[in-house]
Amino acid sequence: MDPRSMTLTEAIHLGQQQHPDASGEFTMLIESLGLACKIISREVNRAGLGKMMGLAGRKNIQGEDVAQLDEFANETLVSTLTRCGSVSTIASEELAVPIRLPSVDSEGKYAIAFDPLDGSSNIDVGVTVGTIFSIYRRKSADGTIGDVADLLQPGRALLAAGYALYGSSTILVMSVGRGVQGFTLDPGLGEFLLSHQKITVPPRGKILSVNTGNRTRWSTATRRAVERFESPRGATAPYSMRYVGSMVADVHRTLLKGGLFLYPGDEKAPRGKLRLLYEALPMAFLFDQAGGLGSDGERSLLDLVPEDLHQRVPVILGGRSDVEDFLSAYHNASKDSSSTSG
Ligand code: P6P
Repeated sequence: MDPRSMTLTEAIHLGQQQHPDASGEFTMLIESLGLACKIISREVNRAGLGKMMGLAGRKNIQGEDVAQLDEFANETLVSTLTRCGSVSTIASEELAVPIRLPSVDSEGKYAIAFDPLDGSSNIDVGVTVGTIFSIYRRKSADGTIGDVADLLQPGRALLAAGYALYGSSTILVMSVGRGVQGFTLDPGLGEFLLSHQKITVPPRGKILSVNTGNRTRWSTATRRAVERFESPRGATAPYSMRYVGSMVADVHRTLLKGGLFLYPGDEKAPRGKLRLLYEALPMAFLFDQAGGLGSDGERSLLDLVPEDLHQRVPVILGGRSDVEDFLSAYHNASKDSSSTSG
C-alpha cells in the first residue's frame, strides 16, 4: 500500500470541494460512518475472544435471531451517527421504527438506513460479514425533526451508498455518484486508505452466486434462467458456483470479478429474503455506478420506491451482459410457461 494513499476523509473532502455550497456535514457523516465501521471491525475480528459470540436472546422485526454482534454494531452506528449532527433520520434492520432526530438550524440534512451486520449468522464460523448503508438527502424541511419519508425515496434519489466488508481485510466500498471507490483499513494507522481508485464490474464473469438449495421452490422461469448459466452455452463454459451466504462477501466478489449474484423470490417467499432499502438498493446503486445492473426481475432496482422500511425484494445483481442474458432467459421462460399453461 502506498503510504501516500489518500485517506477516506481526504477523498470525501476533495469531492466536497466540487460543491461550493457544501457545509462539511456530508464529510462529518462519512467520517462518523467510518469510525463506526472501524469499531465494528475491531469487535468482529476479536469476536471469539470477547463475550460477543452467539445470540442475544431476542428476535428482530424480521423474526430473525439477533446475534450479540448485531446489537453491538447497531448501537455503535446509532450512537456515532446521532452525535455527528448531520443526520435527521436513522433506519436499521435491527430497529422496528426509525430514529427521528431533532435538527438545529440547517443541520441534519441527511437520512441513513443500514443493515448493521449483514450475514451475522456466519460470525461464529469465521465467515466474512459486513455493514450495508443507503444515504439520502432528507425530504422533510431542514430544521424540523426527521421523518420516515426521508428514507422512503426512489433508489435513483440515493445520494450515496456502500458497504464495509469485515473479512481478510476491512474494506469500505462506496459511491457518492461519481463512480465506486474502495478504502482498505490500515489497522496500524487506524485509517481507511484508498485502495480501489475506480471499481468497474466486468460485463461478463464466470461465477454464479445463488442458494441452489431453494431450487425446488423457484418458479420455472427462475429455474430455467439459472440453468442457462449452469450449462455450456456455445463456446461459454458453465459458470462456477460460489455462494458464501453473506451478501456483502458474495456481492463484493461479483462487483470485482463480474458474474451474477441472485436472491430470487420463490413460492415460500415471493419477494425473496433481501431488504430493498438497506440491502438491494445500496448494492444496486454501486453496480449502476460501476457499469453493472441490478434488477428485481421486472424492473431496475433503482426505479423502485420503498413503501416500508423493511420490505423485501428479489435481487439480481451483476455485470451488464450477464444480467441482460439472465433477464432474457427469465422472460422467455416466463412467456413459454404462461403459453403452455394456457
Ligand atoms: P440464505 C444473511 O442472513 C443474508 O441476509 C444475506 O447476507 C445473504 O445473502 C442471505 O441472507 C443468505 O440467505 O437463505 O441463502 O442462507
